[in-house]
Amino acid sequence: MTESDKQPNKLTRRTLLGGAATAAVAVVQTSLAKGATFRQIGIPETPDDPTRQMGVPPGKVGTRSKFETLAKNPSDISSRSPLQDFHGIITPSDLHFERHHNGVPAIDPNKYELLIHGQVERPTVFSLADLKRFPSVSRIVFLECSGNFRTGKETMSPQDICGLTSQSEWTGVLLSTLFREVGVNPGATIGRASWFLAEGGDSALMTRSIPTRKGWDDAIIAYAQNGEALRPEQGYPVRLFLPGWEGNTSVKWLRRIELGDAPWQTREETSKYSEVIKNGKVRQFSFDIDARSIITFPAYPAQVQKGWIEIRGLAWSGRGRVSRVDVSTDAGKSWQLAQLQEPVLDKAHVRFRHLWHWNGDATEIMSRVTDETGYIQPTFAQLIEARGTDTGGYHLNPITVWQLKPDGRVLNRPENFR
Ligand SMILES: Nc1nc2c(c(=O)[nH]1)N[C@H]1C(S)=C(S)[C@@H](COP(=O)(O)O)O[C@H]1N2
Ligand SMILES: [Mo]
Repeated sequence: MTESDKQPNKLTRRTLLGGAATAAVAVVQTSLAKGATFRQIGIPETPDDPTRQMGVPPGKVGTRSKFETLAKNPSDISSRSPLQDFHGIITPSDLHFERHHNGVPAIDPNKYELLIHGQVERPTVFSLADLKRFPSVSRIVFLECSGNFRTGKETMSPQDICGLTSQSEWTGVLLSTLFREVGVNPGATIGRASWFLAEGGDSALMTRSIPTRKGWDDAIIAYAQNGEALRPEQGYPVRLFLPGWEGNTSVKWLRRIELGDAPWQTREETSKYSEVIKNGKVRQFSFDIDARSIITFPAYPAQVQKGWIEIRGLAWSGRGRVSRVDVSTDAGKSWQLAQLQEPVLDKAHVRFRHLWHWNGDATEIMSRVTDETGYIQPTFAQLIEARGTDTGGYHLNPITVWQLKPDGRVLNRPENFR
């Protein structure tokens, strides 16, 4: 007995070939509507010859091919995007990285409220519908956690090394629009309304102090991602989105903004998200994400053959546009300019490519980005030198070095490029 014979809504290949196609579609649709999977209604998932069997009808939502196994790799507190499996510059929404300080809350959008108060003329509560009535903006921009760096062993993929970055098209209302609505004194960089507090509605009640100038500049109160409502993991129904700034400041499940004249010194900006620099000092607010690039192919766990290889990767900067990416295929002795795929957007992941002929000898390959401010991605050694410590921390964006072995294996170089 085959798997399909055991199923109640039996639909065999013979039925379909026997001219009962219309009836068959009806059976399939009814069964699917009742929640059956294709396997349960008896269609072999992968026939030997797909031209000899009617395909499945359209569905309410699309599916990913069962042959595509790309996935995030969750721990208790975060999950990382499989950068090595992506093409182009958009992260599929269900593969956007996640970082939660106390899990994903369930929020009823009909009860959702955003309070803006403090040093404003007109303290106001906005519903989700209120927010959607304002003029909207959409912007393709990356998000990156400032804790986005791991190394230590050879068998690490781009996802393992720096998968806490993703890119979506975000839609919402500019925070500056809401500032005008509630009457925030424009242009204050010190004193009244020069800072605001953003508070999340999760059980971590995550809060960050943000200079108000970022609100006037390009902050978005986002309610959509890649054309649909935010995913719960990304802050449904509303998050703050600060283009180019460390991910932690883009407060999810945003419920309150308070204008004030000084930072609030919250946990997330004192004991966390600050980093040691030279001479035992600690830098408290490091908002900008420094420019970074990584070769995502060839990269662990891929195995390659000698001959032509299109080296591919991602590059980005929180300070503006990527102006160039250089690639080295001889362990850093020489560098070649990589091609950048248009569009090269502001504060966005950019795809780079470099065609290379590998003769099969052991070597090391790496990429190095320069952004429009002239900032050049550092080596690991340069970062350690600048910080005066190698104890890790936040905002680590070193050049990632891949070792190519003669048998085609590609391995992380744990000590990175010195
Ligand atoms: N309310 C709230 N906002 C939050 C967090 C959180 O735990 N709670 N995590 C922050 C951190 S550390 C990061 S890196 C980003 C992650 O956003 P994502 O999960 O959509 O990728 O959200 C930030 N906003
Ligand atoms: Mo983060």
